[in-house]
Amino acid sequence: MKGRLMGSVSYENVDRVAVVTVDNAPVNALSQAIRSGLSDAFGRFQTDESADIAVIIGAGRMLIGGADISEFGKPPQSPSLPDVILQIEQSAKPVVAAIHGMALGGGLEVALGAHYRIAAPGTRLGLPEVKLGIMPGAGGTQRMPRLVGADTALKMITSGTPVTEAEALQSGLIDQICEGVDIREAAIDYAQSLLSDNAPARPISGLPRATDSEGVIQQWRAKLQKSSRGEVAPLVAVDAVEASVQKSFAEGLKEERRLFLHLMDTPQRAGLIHAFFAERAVAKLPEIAGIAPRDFTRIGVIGGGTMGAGIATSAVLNGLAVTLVERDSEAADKARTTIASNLDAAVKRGKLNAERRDAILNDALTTVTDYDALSDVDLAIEAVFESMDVKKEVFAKLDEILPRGAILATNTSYLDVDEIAASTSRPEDVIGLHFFSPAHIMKLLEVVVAGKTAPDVVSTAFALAKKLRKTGVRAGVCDGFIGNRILSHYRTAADHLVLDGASPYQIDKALTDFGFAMGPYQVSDLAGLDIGYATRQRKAADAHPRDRYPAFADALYHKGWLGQKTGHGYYIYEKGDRKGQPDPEVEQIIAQARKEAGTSTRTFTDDEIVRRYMAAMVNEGARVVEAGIAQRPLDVDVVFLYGYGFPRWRGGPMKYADMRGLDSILADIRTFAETDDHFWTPAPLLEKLVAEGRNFDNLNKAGKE
Ligand code: T1G
Ligand code: NAD
Repeated sequence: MKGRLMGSVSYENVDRVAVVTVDNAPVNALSQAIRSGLSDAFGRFQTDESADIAVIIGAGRMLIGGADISEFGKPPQSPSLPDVILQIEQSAKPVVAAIHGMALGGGLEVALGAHYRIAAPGTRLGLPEVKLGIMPGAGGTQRMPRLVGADTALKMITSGTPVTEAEALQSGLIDQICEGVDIREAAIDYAQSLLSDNAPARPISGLPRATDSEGVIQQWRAKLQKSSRGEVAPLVAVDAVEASVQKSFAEGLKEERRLFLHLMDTPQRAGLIHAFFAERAVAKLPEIAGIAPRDFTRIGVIGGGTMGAGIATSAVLNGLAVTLVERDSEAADKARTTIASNLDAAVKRGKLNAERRDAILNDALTTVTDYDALSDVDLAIEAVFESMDVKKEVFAKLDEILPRGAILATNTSYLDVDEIAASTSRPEDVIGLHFFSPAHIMKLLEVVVAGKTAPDVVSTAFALAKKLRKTGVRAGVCDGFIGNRILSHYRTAADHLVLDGASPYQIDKALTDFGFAMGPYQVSDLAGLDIGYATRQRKAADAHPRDRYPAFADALYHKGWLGQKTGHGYYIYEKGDRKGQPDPEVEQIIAQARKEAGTSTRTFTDDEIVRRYMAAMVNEGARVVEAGIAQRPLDVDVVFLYGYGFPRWRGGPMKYADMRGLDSILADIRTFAETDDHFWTPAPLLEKLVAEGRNFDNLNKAGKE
């Protein structure tokens, strides 16, 4: 935040209306300067005999985006936000909140401190604090239930999801929606009409406690206990709302403060705030600072299988025109059908209307078999079979047909992007764009920068990620880039655990209890055991004699148990069941593989399973950073949060390592090395950081300020 103005609050009298404007671009966060400015403005309003009503409004895009997150973890500076809001609420003269753009967190709490609320069309109102590991801490948990009832309040507070102005009007959260778009004018008119009606100051703290709380609090608590997967803030927020229906306003406010300060101190808060800033930092790369992206409106997609159809869906859904090339007309038709059904699903979810879907299918999507149709595309993304020969053949055609200045991208998972680039006459225009499956849903895009890729091509890749509403993370060229390279390492650690005596079911359970969306064997079943088999085949030639081989996985593959798609993998899937049941036959196959490998088995605690899995992930993460494949540890974190189901509240694997202590991770690796010093060799970067008493966050910050 260094160098940034911390904002100001202005006071202007317009025909007996005091207009108090919060100005702190980009989101009018409630920094210390804003809190103190608001306090001064309301002090002045009380003694200003020429003003009978006040309007609080935000300059620029929104009312207020919340407390200033960059102040978290630092010593609090007065005035506190709860005090400022109390001061506003206690005004004897009425106060109106004029809400446009967004009123989030502390911003909505400021609006709740006002006596009347008017919002512009297109506004979002929410209490997103749980997404940062905290809860509303400036009266939101006490005023919201009094205003809209316990159920609606709990829904907003525990989900963190904002509501529209129409929903807010319906629940009673706001009093009016303004007709035009000029919120300032509308709010002044509204204030004046309140004055002519002699409308009084109307503090929410004076309203009776919510009357719909009977049973509702318990229902929410029970629901969240099931769904929270280790996340603490939503449940603590329920306690705060409970206080609002059991205690006086003043006592409730005290309880809210106590719970809020407790959450501020948790590692989950630290993990989630790290995630917030990390996902914004990934696009800030010195190599593209100030470099304009190339224009792109027409995209080519080559191959319309699992990935190509998903990539094309994402592009057309986000306003790009797509020409998709397949091998034959049957495959082209199949791709069109897949995309149409993806769009139908979007219509069902309310993300798209039927006319728009039809317009996309008629006008924005072209499916062909002739590469000549790519002669006017700005950017082509190849998603054909994972074979260097096939890719080179496709890139030769793209090189021949695409206009000069167009970008040639590959969605390869593992192949060498430098080699693909070198096979063309324009390596500077070649880049890897590694999407994740399903490509129209998953938010991660690894931007794989090859040796000769031009900076404006990198810049365009990040612009494309933004256009597709995805998070782009820069990766360098290596086998598997950031995510799959690290995955392959910790996946091996999991297979070693199985060989040494743990069951895949215990491993999956230990890791989902840790917070992962799925365990490694559930992931295998979802992706298909043929994928892992192909990877093992591909890597067989480079295997080291001391590598341990998961023969049980090959055995399942040879039985045709490929996972969910065949109804049987590590788990058995009844028709329509995606969860799967453990299979004793799989355990027998594993026992046989252990016997053949001559391994002696033992039991593992869930804690040791997690420690081994995480140590492998962090160790390889450190190597990836050291090799410059990831620019910073935070890039690794974002890849895992967005592409691999890593629990967001732990901040990512590298943040997790920092919070546990790098010395503790290194000590684990050294202990595991006592029985296997081939797999468990500490990454030199990890050893160096421990020796220097530094951590990954120090590397994130290096070069800044
Ligand atoms: N504090 C400080 N900086 C913030 C900020 C905040 N609340 N919100 C955004 N920024 C920075 C952000 O880091 C980025 O900086 C720039 O503003 C633009 O943001 C007492 C405790 C409002 C929906 O959780 O969700 O109130 O990268 O790129 O896409 O109960 O920002 O340019 O240097 O995200 O247009 C509750 C967090 C706080 C909202 C706008 N509020 N912000 O999205 O822009 S807790 C939130 C957002 C609280 C009280 C409590 C989004 C946005 P830089 P951006 P955007
Ligand atoms: P897929 O087999 O589902 O689809 C490949 C498609 O390419 C097929 O429809 C095929 O007909 C078509 N094709 C083959 N040669 C062609 C050619 N010369 N011209 C036009 N079309 C051709 O494979 P997929 O899973 O979609 O994978 C495609 C690429 O994406 C691979 O490089 C893969 O490694 C990568 N990838 C896959 C995933 C995943 O989870 N499946 C994730 C990320 C990246």
